[in-house]
Amino acid sequence: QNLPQNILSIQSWVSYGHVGNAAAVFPLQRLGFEVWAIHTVQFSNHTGYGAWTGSVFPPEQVAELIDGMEARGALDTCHAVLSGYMGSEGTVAAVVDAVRRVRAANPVALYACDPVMGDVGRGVFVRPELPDLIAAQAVPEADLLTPNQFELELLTGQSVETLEQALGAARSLRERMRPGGPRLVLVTSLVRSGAPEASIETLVVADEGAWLCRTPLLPLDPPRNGTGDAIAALFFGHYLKTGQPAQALSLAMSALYALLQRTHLAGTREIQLVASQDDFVRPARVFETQQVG
Ligand code: PXL
Repeated sequence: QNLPQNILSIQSWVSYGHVGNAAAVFPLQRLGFEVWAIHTVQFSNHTGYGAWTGSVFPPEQVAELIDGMEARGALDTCHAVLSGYMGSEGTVAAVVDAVRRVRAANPVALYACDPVMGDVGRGVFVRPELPDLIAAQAVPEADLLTPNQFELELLTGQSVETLEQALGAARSLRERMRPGGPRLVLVTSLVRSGAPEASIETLVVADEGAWLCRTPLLPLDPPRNGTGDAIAALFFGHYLKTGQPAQALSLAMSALYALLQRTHLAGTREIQLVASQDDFVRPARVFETQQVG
């Protein structure tokens, strides 16, 4: 039987545009996964616009929706959990509880956590209590973490300016992740000394080794909200399909480059997620990886 794998994705929802689940669900479906989405908020649009309507759902709703899925016997066939931006303390606890319940039903399920906390230049943009909570509660359950360079520094307390420092910090983070899992760390938006001009790099550190993928830097003005959410979904999806961190990195970053280039050419504020769908599966231009550890 060739049934698709099922991924539980707990993130924000926006009606207009693409962040959170609205940036992650479709790429995962296009890669062939069934996605069980739990929305932590429902907003008209992403917060990058400065104004929005809609509401934040109470964190207890996550457990309630898990209860309903459990009653259908669904959790036994949940292969993976993906979480993104967590707006409140309650959401972290609710996500971690959901991961534990999924694992109780299916011990081989993998958990990918995008530890959204902040960014270079902007600093911490989540509630100040969130970084410590994510570090204490979500990291020890995670099989895959996708920090950007700033979040890697925040999670490890180490400064990251060179490739060696990025590798060292990622390796120390791996030791705090779920024992027995693949313990993958994907470092996004890496800008380090010695890298070629006008490029941006993504680094994956795994048991098997470490690989870097370099893509041309595209203009980041206006900021492309949802890019990080799409990277986490694309990398996790390709990793679940191939089991190969280096191949997943190449496919995910090639897909992401196509997405950002199309968005740049279209001149839209929102990422061109639907128009880029074929690139998610077979990117037009493939960026190879280089082994660095
Ligand atoms: O991309 C992360 C994200 C998640 N959820 C909401 C957002 C954003 C980014 O703008 O606005 C509601």
